[in-house]
Amino acid sequence: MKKIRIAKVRQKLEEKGYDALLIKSLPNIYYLSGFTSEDAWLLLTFHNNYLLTDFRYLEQAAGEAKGFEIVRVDNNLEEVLAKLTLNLKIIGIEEDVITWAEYRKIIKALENQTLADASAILKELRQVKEPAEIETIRQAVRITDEALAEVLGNIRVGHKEEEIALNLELALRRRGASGKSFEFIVASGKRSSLPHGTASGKRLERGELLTLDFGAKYQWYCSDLTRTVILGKPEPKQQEIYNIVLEAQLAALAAIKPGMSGQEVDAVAREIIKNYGYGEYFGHGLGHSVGLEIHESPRFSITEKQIIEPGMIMTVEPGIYIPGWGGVRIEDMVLVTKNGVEVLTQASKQFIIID
Ligand SMILES: [Mn+2]
Repeated sequence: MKKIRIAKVRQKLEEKGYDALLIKSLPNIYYLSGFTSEDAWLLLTFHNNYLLTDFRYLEQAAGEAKGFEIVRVDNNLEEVLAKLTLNLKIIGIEEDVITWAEYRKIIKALENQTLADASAILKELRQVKEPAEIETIRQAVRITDEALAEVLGNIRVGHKEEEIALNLELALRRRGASGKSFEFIVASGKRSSLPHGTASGKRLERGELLTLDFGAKYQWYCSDLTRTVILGKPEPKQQEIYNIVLEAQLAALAAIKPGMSGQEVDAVAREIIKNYGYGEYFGHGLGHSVGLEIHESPRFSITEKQIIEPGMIMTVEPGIYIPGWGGVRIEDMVLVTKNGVEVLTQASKQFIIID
């Protein structure tokens, strides 16, 4: 698999007229080499695959990164890079990943070369998932569904948001997750109007909406799931908002087809929410791609022109957030198929009442 991926990268380099690609993004390094660390660089030329890392990782790199020449770096990145790129002219780098300090080292080392941003290459390559990746993500989604069911069964009025976030993480880890795919959102009552309200010390009260948005890191892949539940009997307005978000979410799921652009998909849900008069309270995109990272491209958003293809894994997550009142979001993960989508998330979307 990695050989095929690397061959595809080289093909892109050739199309763009670049001589090499210097990679710093850890997910990209893992995707191309299998190497898992906190500190490494890949340098792909037309003839060599180099993995640059320091003493701590040498043995691990040799075991994980098959087909790569492991190059030791000891605070001499400039020297090593200069040597490896001696006869090369145009080098692609990842402008959205490297730091200013790293950039300064790179331009010093590559003073005779031209640098160009090449971050689109891996971004595009990773969009359509391979069968094995889809299988792993399926597992990540399955344990996320299970963790939700387990934790929902134990939530009571008086619990703190932070305790719920911790219980979600434990439930995921007990099922094989290595960690969280992002900082969990557990937002109750008025806080549920914060689309990204991470768990706080607030205690749950009767009558409140509670939004849970969380996911696993499982064998390096991410999952993402949101449900909004109600603590006790819903007020008419809570029920109304829930129904609108659900209607928008189901309509989007039914509409997605390969060949649509990200903005066309987004518009399906947005129109429904707008027609009910809540358009201004749905201020984020409808969804995003998920893979080794929690937010990948393409997106479902008002500006996304990219066409949706089979094999992409996306979230569909409309929401309505009313400041000072609260909010509702419902999120599933889907696999884009030839004719539409397969909804991977199995968790119920009935308005769950916790009493
Ligand atoms: Mn999401």
